[in-house]
Amino acid sequence: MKELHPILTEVRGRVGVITLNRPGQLNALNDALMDALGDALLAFDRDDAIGAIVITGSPKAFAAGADIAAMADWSYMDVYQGDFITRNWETIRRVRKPVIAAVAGFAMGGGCELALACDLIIAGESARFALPEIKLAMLPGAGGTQRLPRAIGKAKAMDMCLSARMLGADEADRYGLVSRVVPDEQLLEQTLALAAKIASYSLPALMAIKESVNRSWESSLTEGILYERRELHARFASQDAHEGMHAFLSKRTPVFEHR
Ligand code: CO8
Repeated sequence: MKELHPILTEVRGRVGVITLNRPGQLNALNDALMDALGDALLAFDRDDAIGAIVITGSPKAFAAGADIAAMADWSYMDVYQGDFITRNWETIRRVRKPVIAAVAGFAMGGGCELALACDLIIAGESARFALPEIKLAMLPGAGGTQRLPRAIGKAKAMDMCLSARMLGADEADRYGLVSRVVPDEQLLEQTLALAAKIASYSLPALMAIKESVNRSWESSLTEGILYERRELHARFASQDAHEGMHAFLSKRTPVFEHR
């Protein structure tokens, strides 16, 4: 059977949309998909016409995890020499524009970790999140053991990692794993509206906010506050910030130079 292209890309206004496209495998993440995803993310990140990026899947699955069929017979040397995980997953961290995951259906294992690597998660009511690697005698190895506790706290994260417990959309919302839950049929529309709104703001300011919030995961409060202050001071070197403040005072819509 002919392999489908593992991702689809399109541009909607100032939003770059990436759709995972391995429906027969519930968008299981293999190297071809992750390479294509990395290339698409970096291409949108470089494109001045794009202000925000959306990653989505199908109504049944955002992604059901790493491709178990591909991995089942790999040896330690295969993954070590092939730079499994690092090669593909570090790319996501290089993206400086806001990235939103629009999740319907299963987000499991690496699929849940991919959503966690995005800046925001919008969930359809059917979204299901789990890190079931323990059932395979594996572990969530694409950031799951690190990002999940930071996102929802150790107690809930341990439960999910050790017992493979699956969270529904409402529970994920309550625990702070997702930003919003919307009806499935409005998932893409509402995510695109949010992405378009974000993309209408000044891009350097968005990038500074993303970097500052991410810094809060990785540094002490004092270091994070200092970093944030530097970013704030840098805003005063930006024409967009002056435009934003003067537009407010003149009661008009700002026209940002860098969008
Ligand atoms: N890998 C490969 N194929 C898969 C995967 C997967 N992760 N998930 C589903 N499929 C395939 C099934 O084999 C099946 O194929 P076929 O029709 O040829 O038999 C097809 O997709 C449909 O799946 P199901 O028939 O199982 O559909 P159900 O609706 O009955 O069940 C589930 C859906 C519950 C999602 C079920 O498919 C399931 O449990 N999938 C596996 C989930 C899982 O264990 N994920 C973790 C994988 S390990 C991992 O992610 C490691 C992360 C660290 C590295 C990340 C790097 C990318």
